[in-house]
Amino acid sequence: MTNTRAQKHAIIGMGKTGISIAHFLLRQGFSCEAFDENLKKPPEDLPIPFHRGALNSKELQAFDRIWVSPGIRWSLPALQKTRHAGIHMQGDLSLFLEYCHTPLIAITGTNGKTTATQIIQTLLETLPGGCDMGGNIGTPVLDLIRQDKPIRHIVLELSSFQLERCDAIHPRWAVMLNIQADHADMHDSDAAYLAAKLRLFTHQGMGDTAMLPMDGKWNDLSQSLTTRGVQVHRFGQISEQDPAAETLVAGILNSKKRHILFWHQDGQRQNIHCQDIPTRGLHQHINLAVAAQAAADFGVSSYVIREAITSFRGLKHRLRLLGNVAKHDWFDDSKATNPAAAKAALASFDQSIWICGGLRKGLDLTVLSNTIRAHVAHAIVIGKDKKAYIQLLQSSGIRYTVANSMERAVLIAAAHASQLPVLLSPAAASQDQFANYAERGQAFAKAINALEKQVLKKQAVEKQA
Ligand code: UMA
Repeated sequence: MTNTRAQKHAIIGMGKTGISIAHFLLRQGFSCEAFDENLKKPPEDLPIPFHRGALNSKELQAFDRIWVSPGIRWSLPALQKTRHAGIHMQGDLSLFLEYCHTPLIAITGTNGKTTATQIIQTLLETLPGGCDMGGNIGTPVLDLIRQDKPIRHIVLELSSFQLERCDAIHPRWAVMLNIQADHADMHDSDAAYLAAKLRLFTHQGMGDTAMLPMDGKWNDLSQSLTTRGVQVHRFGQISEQDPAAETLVAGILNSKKRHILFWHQDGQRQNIHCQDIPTRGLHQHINLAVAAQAAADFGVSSYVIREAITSFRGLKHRLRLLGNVAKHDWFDDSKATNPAAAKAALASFDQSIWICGGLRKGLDLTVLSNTIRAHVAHAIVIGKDKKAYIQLLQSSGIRYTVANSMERAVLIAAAHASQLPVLLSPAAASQDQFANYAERGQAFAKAINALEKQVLKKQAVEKQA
């Protein structure tokens, strides 16, 4: 028998995930060493050897098990070479699965994962035994392994990066919310991105549930999962009159006059009028319908689900109304880090003033052309990859202004002659100017606060005069 205690572990990338892996391995009595290409010293003064600089396969091949953080490109030559040499290399999710025996609810997709995960956790938390959540949402999965109080349910938000470095994921309940272009800078192709996401379903079988979008491109997967005994549900947005509406388990029903969010429970269709839901945007309502179905499948009462959906205002930085200042409503959708997310947000307004730009991540922006022609009155471009956004706006015939800071972008929007809503939905990553999308959203809110102060000051002066 192998003496696993004697195995040498390496951790690559010492951000949140790396730190969590190190603490976990040390708690379990394993020795480990840390690698990071950028940090100058080990974070949190972890008492483990620390290697800084470019990764080197020869050095890595001295280890038995290597754990790679999600933000490090899986196809890096040094990692590939090490894998080809037969060294065991995975992500923290695989290590988590070796120790976790709780049924898992897993959410993947390009957009809407965090909202769905958060709502499902909130709803399942009302059941005896509670519910934890982790993964891409921010809590590394190994932090969920608790000896003191075993938890009844765990809901995981899983990114393509986390799935591509995990061979063993087997969720009891799994959903693919959608697939849109994203992370072209990290995956070798769109096909590789999709393949990573599909790993979620590889080990599902009898007794498991898979939720898939209604579009035909998922039919083959649906068929093969059904053959393996998986209960497959489909969800989406459909006309009330369409006979296919009967085949959907959850989603949005459209009629000329109204939209209805629905899911199935207690042998009946449960309905909520979308106008009674404080969260904005049909794309967000679909995710809420999926979350409602998950909660229903795990036994949360329809009353509790209804209360949650009709009171949930949406998560920060996801199409959140920040207020009315200088005669404009200001919406923070900083989380829209890819064109598909921005497209959905723009389509939820008749017309808006659009703040866009940042790091394009190699994504094709032309998918936005028709939407911006229909819904954008004026655009303000921020961030590093300005050229690509300007090109999109020029070719779509949209007037635009370039702003060198968020403060400037807000002032330009405020000065627009209309009273149209202003939407920060960048269709770009934020790391050119900010630590992350949350910091970008905070900078937007701060600039709006400063604007409000100016407006109030001006009003006070005018009153005195
Ligand atoms: N590093 C290298 N070489 C590289 C890249 C990074 O050495 O080529 C080092 C950096 O110097 C840094 C560390 O790796 O010290 C960072 O590791 P990481 O990027 O994996 O970041 P973590 O802090 O571990 O956060 C990760 C997820 N980050 C990414 O997937 C990029 C977090 O998702 C997740 O919340 C966290 O694990 C806990 O599970 C963030 C994210 O942006 C929110 N996710 C993407 C998204 O939502 O679009 C997928």
